Amino acid sequence: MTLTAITLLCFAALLPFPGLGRGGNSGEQHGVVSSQVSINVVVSNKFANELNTYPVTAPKGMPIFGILNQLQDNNQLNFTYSISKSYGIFLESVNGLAGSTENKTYWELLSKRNKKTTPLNVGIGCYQPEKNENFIMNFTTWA
Ligand code: B12
Ligand SMILES: *[C@@H]1O[C@H](CO)[C@@H](O)[C@H](O)[C@H]1NC(C)=O
Ligand SMILES: *[C@@H]1O[C@H](CO)[C@@H](O)[C@H](O)[C@H]1NC(C)=O
Ligand SMILES: *[C@@H]1O[C@H](CO)[C@@H](O)[C@H](O)[C@H]1NC(C)=O
Repeated sequence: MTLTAITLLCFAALLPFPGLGRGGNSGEQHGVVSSQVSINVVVSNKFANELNTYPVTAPKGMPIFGILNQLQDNNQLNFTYSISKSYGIFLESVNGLAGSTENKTYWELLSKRNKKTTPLNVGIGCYQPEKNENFIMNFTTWA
């Protein structure tokens, strides 16, 4: 249920006509046992000298938002978010630390694969990690 809503939210952000996202579930395989992917969720905060890695497995195709909720439900980490009507889910805080306009700080989202680190070009509601990837939440500053 939740995931369906999230999927729609992601499509709503990506499609000019939100209605097209409904019921499509494009790219998903049904009727087969979906495979699991192993990934590492990494929380990085240079300012506080924090670097925590959380290994997780999740069904292939699950957005990072679902994976973060799994970790939160298991009391491993916590996070908060807000909803942007335009772009979906914005990650506000991780483990009690929030970004802020006042301090020009935010949680930057990055992906590390084969030693190559790249910033994500979508938010946590849309991003689907691949197996063996490091999904990084990096507390940083802008401007
Ligand atoms: C400024 C900006 C930011 C600032 C916003 C804070 C601030 N006060 O300035 C900061 C640096 C925090 C930011 C972060 C990110 N951003 Co940004 N950002 C923008 C930018 C350049 C302008 C937004 C704006 O001020 N609009 C004007 C105001 C009046 O409209 P608004 O709707 O109220 O704006 C708010 C939202 O846009 C929100 N916001 C900003 N970025 C993002 C990203 C996501 C996923 C969400 C849900 C909300 C969100 O913050 C704005 C201020 O409150 C836009 C591109 C653009 N030209 O629109 C990209 C843009 C929205 N960001 C984008 C992305 C990808 C990100 C990040 C995921 C990048 C990353 N790898 O970490 C992160 C978000 C991570 C997280 N914690 O969830 C993409 C979203 C694409 C998509 N389809 O989802 C855009 C479109 C740029 C692009 N073309 O790639 N961003
Ligand atoms: C989230 O985690 C931080 C750091 O581990 C902790 O201080 C805070 O109390 C937690 N918040 C919630 C709501 O569990
Ligand atoms: C800004 O940073 C200071 C110092 O780290 C912190 O005490 C304060 O709570 C931050 N402001 C916001 C709005 O988060
Ligand atoms: C994470 O943020 C720190 C502090 O701003 C920055 O020095 C570092 O380059 C960032 N890491 C990545 C992988 O971008």
